[in-house]
Amino acid sequence: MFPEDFLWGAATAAYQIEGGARDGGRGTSIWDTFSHTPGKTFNGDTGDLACDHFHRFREDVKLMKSLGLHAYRFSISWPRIQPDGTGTVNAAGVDFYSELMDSLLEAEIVPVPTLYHWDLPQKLEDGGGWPNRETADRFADYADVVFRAFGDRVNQWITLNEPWCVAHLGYFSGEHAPGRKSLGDCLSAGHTLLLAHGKAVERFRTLVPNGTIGITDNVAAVHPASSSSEDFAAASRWDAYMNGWFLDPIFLGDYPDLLKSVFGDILPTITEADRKLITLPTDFLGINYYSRSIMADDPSGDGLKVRGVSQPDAPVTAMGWEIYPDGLREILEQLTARYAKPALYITENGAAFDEVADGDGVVNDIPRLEYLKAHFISAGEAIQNGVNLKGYFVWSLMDNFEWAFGYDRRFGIVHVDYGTQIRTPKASAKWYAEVIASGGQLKQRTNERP
Ligand code: IFM
Repeated sequence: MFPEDFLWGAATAAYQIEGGARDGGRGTSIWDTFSHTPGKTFNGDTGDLACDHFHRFREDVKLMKSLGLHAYRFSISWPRIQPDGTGTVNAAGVDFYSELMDSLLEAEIVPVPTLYHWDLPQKLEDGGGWPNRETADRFADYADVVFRAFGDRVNQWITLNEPWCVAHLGYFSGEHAPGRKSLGDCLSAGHTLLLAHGKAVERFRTLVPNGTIGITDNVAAVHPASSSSEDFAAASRWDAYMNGWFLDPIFLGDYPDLLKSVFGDILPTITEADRKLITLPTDFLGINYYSRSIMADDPSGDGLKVRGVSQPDAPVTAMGWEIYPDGLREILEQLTARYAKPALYITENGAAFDEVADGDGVVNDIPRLEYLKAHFISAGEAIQNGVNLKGYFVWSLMDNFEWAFGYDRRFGIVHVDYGTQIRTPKASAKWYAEVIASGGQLKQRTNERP
């Protein structure tokens, strides 16, 4: 079902696992500020310690090796490299990632770094944050530093993780850092993120001429809540916002018409100069898929005038997200058709469940194993239907700081005891290791504890 050279991996992000928030000269990010603001995260949880990966990365690389991972997707913390987001480079931060990458290479695990997974240096937010176009230039300079430092060893790069979440959750709904609530800021942030991506790709081509680079976008299969034409139109508007807002400009050179008509002048215009940067060719597209969206028309609502609807009795994860594996094949096929068959990676897919470890930290997480298996099958079907899918990164390698949900939601295939920092592979990790070792064979599940 999967090609021989298929890349099987797992993913994490800097603020979610590193900890060491004040170690090694790291600066303050918007997530430090946000999580330390009362009421912003579950239980007041912060990423100060998280999984202490900053100090335990060698042990974590051994863990990855023991699972047989081919590749590891992680993110680089901008404020570890440039504490204020500009100028001075923090040598200790560069050393940390250098040692991490060397350990991975030594273990024959392909490092796949993401330049930005949500931890904007606070100083840049103080200067206007992502809605300020100049942040794209700061990002290009940061990317330049990183490519010069690591481009000799690392070939596969991702510019941004989930720009939709950065803009929508960070600047419109305010659920994520920096917690602003303005549609104008949100749409401007989106525009700057597109420019930042393009500028990073531009630097990359000069500095890492033999490398590959792409962006990671969160996407969903979007379905109408009923067969009414109003709900169909609502689903199209949401699809344009959810799936087209970033990918249409990158692959087709402009925002979707539906977004232009809904947002009017508040949506920035992509000028010819912007377009040249934003559409610079990339080598692959990373997608993060978790669930589908069922949308109904909502004439009394604002903006997009849509409302999400849940399917009664549908199975859901601890996030309340419907488990809908078919949507993965569907969206892979949709992107393949719309953007002329790009090379694709699933850069995140996984699930949080309410689960309890026994006294030895063992978690028999059959629901996660089943979730992954069903999604692997769906991805395999997409390949059979002609999708150019090249790899799959499970979210997440280990339990970690789930943003506004703090440590309450566990996505890991490896259990982390936050008191002792002991890592224990769950049943899903052991099963995943077998899948990788067998070249992608999906064995029947077992209810027995492995
Ligand atoms: O934990 C996040 C990750 O940082 C980005 N994608 C979704 C995951 C689960 O919510």
